[in-house]
Amino acid sequence: MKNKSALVTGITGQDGAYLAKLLLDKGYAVHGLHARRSTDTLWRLRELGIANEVNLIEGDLTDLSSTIRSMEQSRADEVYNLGAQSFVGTSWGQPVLTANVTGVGALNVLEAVRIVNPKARFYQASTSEMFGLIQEAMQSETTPFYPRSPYGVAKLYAHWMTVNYRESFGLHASSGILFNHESPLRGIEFVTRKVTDAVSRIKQGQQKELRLGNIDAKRDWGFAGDYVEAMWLMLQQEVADDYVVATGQTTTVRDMCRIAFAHVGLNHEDHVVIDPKFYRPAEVEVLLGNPAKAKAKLGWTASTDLQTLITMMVDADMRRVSKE
Ligand code: NAP
Ligand code: G4F
Repeated sequence: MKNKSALVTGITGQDGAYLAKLLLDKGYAVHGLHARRSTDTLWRLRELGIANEVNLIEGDLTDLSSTIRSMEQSRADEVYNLGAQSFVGTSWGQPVLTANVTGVGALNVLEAVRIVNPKARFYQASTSEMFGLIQEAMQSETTPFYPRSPYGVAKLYAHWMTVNYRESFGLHASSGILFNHESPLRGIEFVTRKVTDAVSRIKQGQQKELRLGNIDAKRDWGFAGDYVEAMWLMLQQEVADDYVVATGQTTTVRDMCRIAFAHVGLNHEDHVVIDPKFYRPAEVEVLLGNPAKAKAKLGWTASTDLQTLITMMVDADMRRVSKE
């Protein structure tokens, strides 16, 4: 039997790298839509030792001919749309770019699937940011959405287009409504990695303070390595559907800092400085997911708690900083 083929947009990102590794380990031929940049973006694939095992197809999510060509070249049975302008903070400064990449980009991939191979299964990287100003204490697949950033609004458009293509054209199109997930491969602009990098630099005498915004915000943080498994499981189901993927625990940024600093014997209160520059025009104060459906239907549960996740990230950054 022929090996399955997968196309991953956003393959150079945190989730793209972990998902590519998971798919390669399962015997898939893995293709990635790769946006041209003037700097090196393959470091995550190299860290996982798979940079030479994936086939990169040059193209951009905002360009329909790119997504059609990547579908044709990859002959994909499964398509994972992970590409996005994914940093919430940037989305106020670049709302139109965010709408084009994160919103219309998903439509370009759906169109490519519909035109080239409507039998291919499609995964959309939806997000808990769509819940924004939360309408229920614990958010599930039936909780009403109320996005609070141009990023959240763009993701909601992509989410509903996924539902619409499923209902209009019968595509096997699923959305994973994933809550925050982190790892040593997380981008440095996101708060967990910003903290674990700073903790390592402070411990090794390269930095004195860490400037942060709203440390009372609460997030439901899990490990990206666990979450890509849920993406794959969604596309193995007979019927396409939408799923919340979360740990069911929420923690303040302040307590996450406490864990990170304590791991190297430091007190966060001696180093964290609040800087209004990092406050957002509209904040998502708290997110807490209910993963009951993913557990019941996919047999998926998060296997990494926050303490384990943050200490894993600090250890990785301590090694990186000491090698610099
Ligand atoms: P990430 O690390 O920021 O990766 C984003 C990827 O998108 C990168 O590979 C990036 O390529 C690519 N990309 C950006 N603009 C593009 C364009 N115009 N054309 C083609 N590719 C483009 O994000 P992540 O954390 O892995 O998240 C993966 C997906 O899940 C994203 O859609 C994100 O919005 C969503 N999500 C993430 C979380 C989370 O907590 N991590 C939670 C819910 C949903 P370059 O490397 O070249 O920039
Ligand atoms: O780490 P963050 O930037 O992640 P955020 O905004 O929750 O978004 C991430 O998770 C979403 C899923 O819910 C994804 F869809 C999205 O793509 C991304 O991966 O910020 C987390 C919290 C926020 O409340 C923010 O205001 O941390 C607060 N925070 C406080 N100080 C900070 C900082 N965030 C950042 N990035 N930098 C700070 O200095």
